[in-house]
Amino acid sequence: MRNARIGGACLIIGALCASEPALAVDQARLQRFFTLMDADGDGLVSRPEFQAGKGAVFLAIDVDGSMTLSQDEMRLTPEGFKLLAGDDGVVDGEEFVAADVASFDAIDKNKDHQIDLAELTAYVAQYSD
Ligand SMILES: [Ca+2]
Ligand SMILES: [Ca+2]
Ligand SMILES: [Ca+2]
Repeated sequence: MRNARIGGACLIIGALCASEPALAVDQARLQRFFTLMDADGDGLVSRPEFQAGKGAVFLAIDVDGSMTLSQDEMRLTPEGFKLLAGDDGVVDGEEFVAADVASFDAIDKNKDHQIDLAELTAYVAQYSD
């Protein structure tokens, strides 16, 4: 009898868990960055939009206005963050713009010279904890 009741509770918890997003990526946050970069609002980020948008994304990530990004702000894995940040343990604007993590070609999986939200999400998911 006891087991049956526990089983019922697990089912309810399971249903709650299933309503959580499958990806660890914060979709709302990504959508916000994507919108920041998509200057003409066509739902795709072109190479010039991407280059111009990096600064805006940097500022958007830098929640505390320190002009550097911490691991907490970037929500990267420790390994992914260390690659970006280098020895000083923070990512400055120059590092962010130069970084592979913000490379247009790496994100543009289907090589149509446009980044869509799905491509950005898939790319960020590799680095998110
Ligand atoms: Ca666009
Ligand atoms: Ca650094
Ligand atoms: Ca593409």
